[in-house]
Amino acid sequence: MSFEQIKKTVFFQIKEINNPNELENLRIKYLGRKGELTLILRGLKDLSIEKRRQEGPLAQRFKKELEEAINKKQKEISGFNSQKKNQLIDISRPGKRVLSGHLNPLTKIEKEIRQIFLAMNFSVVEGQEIEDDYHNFDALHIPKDHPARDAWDTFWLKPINDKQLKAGNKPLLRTHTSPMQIRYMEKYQPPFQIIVPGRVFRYEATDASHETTFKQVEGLMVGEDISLVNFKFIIEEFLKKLFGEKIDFEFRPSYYPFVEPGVDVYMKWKNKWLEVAGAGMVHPEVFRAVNYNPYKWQGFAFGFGLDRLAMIKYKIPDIRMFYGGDLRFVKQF
Ligand code: FA5
Repeated sequence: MSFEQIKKTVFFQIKEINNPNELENLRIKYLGRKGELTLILRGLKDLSIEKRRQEGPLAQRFKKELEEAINKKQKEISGFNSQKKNQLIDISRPGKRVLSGHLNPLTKIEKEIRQIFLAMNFSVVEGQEIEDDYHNFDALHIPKDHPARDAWDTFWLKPINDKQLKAGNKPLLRTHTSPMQIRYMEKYQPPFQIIVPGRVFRYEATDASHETTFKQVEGLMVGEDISLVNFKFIIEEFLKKLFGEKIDFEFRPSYYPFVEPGVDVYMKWKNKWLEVAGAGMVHPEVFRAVNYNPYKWQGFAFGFGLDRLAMIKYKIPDIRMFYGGDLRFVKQF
């Protein structure tokens, strides 16, 4: 087709078009890489200088006009479509359901536990997940050769500097939240009462009630006349607030090197007794490690397994469900 012929037909064609695909086809037909107008423009270089001078500017102007006409039409078409869309909205139809996210039950119960203790005048503090041998074990009266260390199968990390290596103070993933007892007492003086929620790690086989990564909530109350009676009161209040007045729990004697006496808290899960916390009165050696006078200060400490509390509260049959990533599970909460 010649330049003149194109000029005659193309504007008429644009006028007739009313959908974006047709318009795009027309653009390609004339202005695409092998488009008819493109080829004519490319052919200008073969004309004599005179003809080129004459036709060149005309062709360029025409190209510009064509582009403008196409752009204009494009705007018209999209305007036409959105207008059409607006007309199609039926305001009497029920709206689409907005999908909202869900909190993992562990997050939910942790929030609730924080609120319960805050209401009992406890402060909430957080600690570090990467700990060292000293805070996780030694200062808690668990020396290197003590058999009690076996209770906490440990993920050891590589020492990060020579000082750590020489001091034998190896880094590790904390096996419990108890090292925060030491870190807090190193920094602050009694009286105080704190809880420490956080993730802990153990190198052990998993089953329905054991995970390698789980959460604990440590508690520590230190003052001048704190006794086991205060401990029992706080624990009972806490459990009643979390589970309601009618709860099934019991205290049993236990052993942890950093408490004396030691206590375990048990609750019913799947009709069996399950240990939910270790606890006891803070051992005088622990107070000595942080330069507290053990004749002046007494205190109690506890470490609840948060996952296990959630398993009981929400009747979850297997701890591994928390971390399985199955949305059908999370959506129930
Ligand atoms: C301790 O970790 C002590 N630090 C608790 C403590 C704190 C004692 C303060 C005295 C004073 P234990 O290893 O028993 O103790 O763990 C405490 C709780 O964490 C258990 O009662 C249980 O609820 C939970 N727990 C322990 N191991 C696992 C595991 N593998 N998976 C899930 N929960 C666990």
